[in-house]
Amino acid sequence: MTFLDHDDAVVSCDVTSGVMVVVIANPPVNALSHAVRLELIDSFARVQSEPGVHAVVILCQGRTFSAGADIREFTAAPKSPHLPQVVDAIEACAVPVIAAIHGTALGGGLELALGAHYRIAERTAKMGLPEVNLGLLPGAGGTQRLPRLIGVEAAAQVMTGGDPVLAKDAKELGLIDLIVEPGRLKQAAISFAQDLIVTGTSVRPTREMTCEVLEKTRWEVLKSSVATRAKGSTAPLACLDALDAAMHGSFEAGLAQERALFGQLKSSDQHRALRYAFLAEREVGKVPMITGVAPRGLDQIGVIGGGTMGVGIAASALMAGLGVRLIEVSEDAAHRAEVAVARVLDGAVKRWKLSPQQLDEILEHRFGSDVEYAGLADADLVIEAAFESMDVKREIFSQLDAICKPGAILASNTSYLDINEIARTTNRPSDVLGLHFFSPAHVMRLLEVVVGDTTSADAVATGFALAKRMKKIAVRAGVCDGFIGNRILSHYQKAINGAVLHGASPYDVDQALKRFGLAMGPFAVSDLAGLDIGWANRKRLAPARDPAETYAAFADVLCEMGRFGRKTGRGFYIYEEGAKSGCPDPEVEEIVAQERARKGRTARDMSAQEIVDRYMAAMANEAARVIEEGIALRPLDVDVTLLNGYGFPRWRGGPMHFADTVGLSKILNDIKRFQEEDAHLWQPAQLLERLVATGEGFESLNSI
Ligand code: 3H9
Repeated sequence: MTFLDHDDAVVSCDVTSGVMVVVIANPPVNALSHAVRLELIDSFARVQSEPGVHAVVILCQGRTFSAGADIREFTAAPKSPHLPQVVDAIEACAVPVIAAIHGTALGGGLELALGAHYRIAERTAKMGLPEVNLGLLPGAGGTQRLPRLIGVEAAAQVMTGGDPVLAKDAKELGLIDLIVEPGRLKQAAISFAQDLIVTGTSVRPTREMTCEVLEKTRWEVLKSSVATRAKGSTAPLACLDALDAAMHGSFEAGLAQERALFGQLKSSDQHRALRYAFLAEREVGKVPMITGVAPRGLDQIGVIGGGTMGVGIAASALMAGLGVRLIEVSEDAAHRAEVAVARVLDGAVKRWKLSPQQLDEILEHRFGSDVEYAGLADADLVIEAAFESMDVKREIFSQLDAICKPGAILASNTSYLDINEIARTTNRPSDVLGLHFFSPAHVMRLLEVVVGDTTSADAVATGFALAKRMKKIAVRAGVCDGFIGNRILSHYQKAINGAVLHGASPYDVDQALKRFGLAMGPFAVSDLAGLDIGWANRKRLAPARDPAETYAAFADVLCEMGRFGRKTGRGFYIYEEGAKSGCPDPEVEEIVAQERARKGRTARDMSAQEIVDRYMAAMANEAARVIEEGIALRPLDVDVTLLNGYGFPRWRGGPMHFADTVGLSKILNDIKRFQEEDAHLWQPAQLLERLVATGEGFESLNSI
């Protein structure tokens, strides 16, 4: 017997041998939209009226179980039935309900499964409560049901970390009852249901289970570790408040507390920012130039250079299933690079990202190094990750052009240099583009796909396809010095150097910006990257520097002293052997004081707020120019870049979203205020002035 009331039904029911199979079909990820909620309520109402139904199985159609509440509905007023009502209706069902999970069961999707009385999952399935990543907590009973099933500490880890757990771990935790082989889920769920019917096993509502009460000291330890990891984000701490309610009150009281906390979080700036970041990361791949354009085939890639970048790129490509040939200048260097790649892959095995068998297969069949370019003749794509010098790039690209097969894409991992000039050194300028990875390339998710004047659409589409395969986020960037990210970085670096010349110490700057939410302060980041890198870049740009610019030379002085940062034990900070972070150094403050004296500046007090205002105003202003010039397609492309490549706090949404939140007129007023001290640095971007005049935000430019 099949129930399917209308053609566009998103839930269907089918009864065979006493088991009703309820199937949710709402592609692409079975989000629990209003229509799904309505039809689920309807389906469970039917169970009561169907005397022949003795058990229910919930399945989802397509590539995954449900990804939870429909994020796109969050901006509208919530419509009844709400998800908690649906979950309650499932749990209240008079006959046993089994949730059958494949793919991922996330957020409200997992909460739906927690409302079922039994859960089975495919071996490859994952499940989690990632609401914290959206600035929320699980709001459909998850905060109350999960600790009853798996204990408070495990529930806290799942809810506050946001990472999904694998089926095998879920089984050990007591979250699921049975693991089945992929492809057998429906059949296994029906047999499971029939066993329950035959054995007369009854319903098992999670709400009736007792919640463990954690002993005070363990609770305090848990709270302090969550607070440390939260780094300014409020949702993880709200999860603990809900767990506290689960431990110390009735199920209903806990649900009421969960609802109250969910409501507060849902109206917070942090939720708006995180939701925006989630959607922006999906929107950024929608690039008009490549809409409907098929990427070229990718199987074999070449990597030129076995330094940190080349090694990371090679490892990342190998983990994505590609064959890689790495080219170095000598046998020795090639061997060192091979060892370094193997070390990265070994780390992936230790972190369960790769199996030992896969590692063997990679090293035996898919990876090799060479000192000759001839080995790249059949590469589909070559990524040059050699020294940052136009002469070096020219030499490499003309060799590649001569050796690589027609149709092979030639990419440069340059961080700053002109892709158009590189393309001109070849006879295939339409096959040349920039693929700017971030270090370490096997960890960082950002990839700037730099499109030159002559780059063809299918070469660009291939760059995006490569990023997807490597599980990276690609952002389309135009050609200019530093593309999107490094161009904006150079500008805000000048602004914070200016703050130092005015009286803040580098340590004040780092502290203020860490408190704002950055993972690391910018001076500590420079130390980590190596001060010599910025120094080389400043020397490259020196001939074109405007004499009117106030040039802060203290970083150059440090480099002249051989203080290149972490790698030499000294930079802006001093690094003791084995220490995780550096200590401030009075000698640096002295160097800064001398620089101020040379410029005739008297140090003044600068508040942490002013440091943040300068940093944000510089960032938003330069980003406005980057958008105006078409280097970034939209403000969201800038946000995704800064969030994924530069440690900008995710819960602030990105610099453009943050600028909209504080108001563009405040940003413009700040720029005008700082202009009084440095008219060269602080020139308002035309786009910013225009948006302020029309009362619009950067958001208005996000739809193209
Ligand atoms: C929640 O559940 C709250 C409850 O506790 C309480 C409520 C009262 N809704 O990522 P992809 C779209 S909060 C709507 O590219 P993948 C996505 O935008 C929710 N749409 O694929 C994209 O659309 P488009 C908690 C969603 O295979 C398309 O699906 N759940 C949702 O790389 C494909 O997505 C989460 O936080 C959604 N929930 O990854 C899970 N999810 O093609 C969030 C996705 O138009 N989702 N879309 O750009 C994910 O983590 C990943 O999307 C997933 C698939 C792993 C599912």
